[in-house]
Amino acid sequence: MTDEWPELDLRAAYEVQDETLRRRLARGEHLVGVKLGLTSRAKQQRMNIDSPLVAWLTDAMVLPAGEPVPQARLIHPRVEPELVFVMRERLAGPGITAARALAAVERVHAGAEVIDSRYRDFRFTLPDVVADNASSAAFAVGGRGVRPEDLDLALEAVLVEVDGRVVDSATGAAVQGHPGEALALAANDLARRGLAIEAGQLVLTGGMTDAVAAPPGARIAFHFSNLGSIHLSGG
Ligand code: OOG
Ligand code: MG
Repeated sequence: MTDEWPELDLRAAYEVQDETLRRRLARGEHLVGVKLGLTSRAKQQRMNIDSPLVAWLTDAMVLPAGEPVPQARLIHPRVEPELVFVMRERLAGPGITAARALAAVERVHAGAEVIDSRYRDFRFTLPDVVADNASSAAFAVGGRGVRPEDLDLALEAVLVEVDGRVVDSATGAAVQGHPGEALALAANDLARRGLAIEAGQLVLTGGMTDAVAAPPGARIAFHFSNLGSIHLSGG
């Protein structure tokens, strides 16, 4: 978009993002939460953008356990491991700290996000990707949730396995030093638009590692140290 409209700044890009959410809601989708993107160095370096962003998640993006990556409605999907919070309380910035943010969490789960960019080769500027709702396509949430105080989230590890080979790994500390920092960041960022994270919503805290391609036939697994494994088939 910024090739055609160089004046598209971040504020306008979030207006585009909010308008696409309004259209999704108007056709019957329901808002289920918020995601952060570009919260880890691995993601920032790959995308060549050094600033985190937020975007919307709806029920149409939920990928039930065991369902393959929905290739038919996607362009060039990639998948990435994430830590997911389920909120017990509303969290409204500004001034939210990681400790405050974590106190509002009900459970933390293993997660997998399927990203799919409208831009060729996932090449975009920050306003471009914000306007594209941060490449959100689908996401899966693992079944075994734990209370955040029962886990050291900075140390929670993940192994990324593609076709039986471990290709990457990270811990929760990759995400803004601690996923609780990412959650606080989301609340504070939304507050600048007069918005908040609501009780019951999900928050995807951002890819811990670089994403991996998910072509038809691929078998991908994210093995977390305490939160269980998520298996994804490329279909
Ligand atoms: C942008 C979306 C980033 C994450 O977890 O960092 C994202 C992209 O990489 O296409 O979802
Ligand atoms: Mg993501």
